[in-house]
Amino acid sequence: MKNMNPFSIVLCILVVLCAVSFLTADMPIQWNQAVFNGFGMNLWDINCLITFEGHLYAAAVEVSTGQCYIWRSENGYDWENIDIGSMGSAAIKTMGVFDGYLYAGIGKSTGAEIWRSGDGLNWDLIIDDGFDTSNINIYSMAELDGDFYVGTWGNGGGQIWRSPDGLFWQKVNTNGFGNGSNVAITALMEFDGYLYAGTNKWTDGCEVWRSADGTSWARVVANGFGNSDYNDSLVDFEEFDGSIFAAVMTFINGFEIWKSQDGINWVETASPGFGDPVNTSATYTWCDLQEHTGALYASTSLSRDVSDGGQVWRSFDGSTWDRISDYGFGNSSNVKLFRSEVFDDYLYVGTHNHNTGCEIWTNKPPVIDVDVDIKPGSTQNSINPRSKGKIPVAILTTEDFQANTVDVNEVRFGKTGIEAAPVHYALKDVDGDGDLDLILHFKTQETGIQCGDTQAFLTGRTIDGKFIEGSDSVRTVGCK
Ligand SMILES: [Ca+2]
Ligand SMILES: [Ca+2]
Ligand SMILES: [Ca+2]
Ligand SMILES: [Ca+2]
Repeated sequence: MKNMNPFSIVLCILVVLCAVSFLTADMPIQWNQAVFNGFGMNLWDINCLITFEGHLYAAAVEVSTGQCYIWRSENGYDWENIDIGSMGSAAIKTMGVFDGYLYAGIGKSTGAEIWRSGDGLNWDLIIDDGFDTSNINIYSMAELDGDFYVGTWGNGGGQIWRSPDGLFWQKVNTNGFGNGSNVAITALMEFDGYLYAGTNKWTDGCEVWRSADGTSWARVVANGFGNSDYNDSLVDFEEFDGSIFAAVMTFINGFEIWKSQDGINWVETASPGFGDPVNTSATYTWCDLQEHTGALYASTSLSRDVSDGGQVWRSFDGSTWDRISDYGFGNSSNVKLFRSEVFDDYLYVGTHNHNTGCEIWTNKPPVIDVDVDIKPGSTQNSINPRSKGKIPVAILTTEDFQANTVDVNEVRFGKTGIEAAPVHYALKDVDGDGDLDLILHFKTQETGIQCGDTQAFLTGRTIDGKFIEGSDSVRTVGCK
């Protein structure tokens, strides 16, 4: 520093600060489409998006039949349709996770239903008559102190029910907190020792109630945060940076986002609709909030009387917001960005699209399925799990994939695909079709492959950051 004058030191610091802010606050998000065209069905909305036991689940309704479907994915890109039987006869409105089970709340005019599953595949009907038949939908689910709570849409006012085990249930509020206009408990979340309940109230604006024990409730917000004419419904809570955030669906002028550190004193955190004319010109709007890697994300939903689509916005401090997606991810029919969820460290956003079907977008780089050949030249792929040797594994170059784009430092191979790193690799035409494939060698003892395994998996990244996945059959020998 001996030749630097104070001015150049300041300049230096400024350059560093700019570089840091460029790398964090201004870093653009690369959005990738993970689900296309309503999963190939006539599905318009992603109603629910939730993480459970290593899968991302999405629930959506078929437009013409009203039949509901659940799809799930292990990697965000490859999706399987789960056979949910008669649970699919009506729309799944909300899903929640409690004590090892995935729960689904289903709207029915004869009384809402609650189903649950321990594995995501097999579902049991837990509640079949809405607790009482006045409850025609389940809108919200949350946990407080080891108990599970659900909020209903009830004729005569929304109800909150509590269960220690998902089987025994008890009502813990008066209908609509004593006012039948609080027709639904539209959001529930634990924050700082209290369970917060947000309502849909048609007459004079949404309310927020809270309880430390789930039994005695106190109102902390009345009259739609002061906008009693237009703030009908509290649609989402989220915790971020030591505060509870509440998203409010509004009629005219754009959704509102309010926050509170103590649950009692609330401040509005942004201009309604983020001041964006696309949002403020819609008849009604709301947004879904989601915390993700130190930032708060808001995915906006608009009525269909607008010329453009919903957007994702991001805030690092809870008050300054930047739009970080194109309108409707570049498609004006993605008018509602209905649900957002974090799965495996990436953010996913599900859309409503009334032209080509719902979509899911993510900041996770795309996943490419690659052709893997264990022991090139052998179709048996015999592996002795006790061998002290190495297993050769090839990633083949195909019409769609160049094996020389693989980042060999990121490749793993074994029982599940995360075990062994290669100890040697080379580019070589292993299948004799004239193009160069990537051959990698892995120590058998590091692969985790055990007697009786019939498949082994490879994962990795390309040099430009995309994910690769592939598998091949194996036959274990020397096991007797
Ligand atoms: Ca949310
Ligand atoms: Ca082979
Ligand atoms: Ca080839
Ligand atoms: Ca080749």
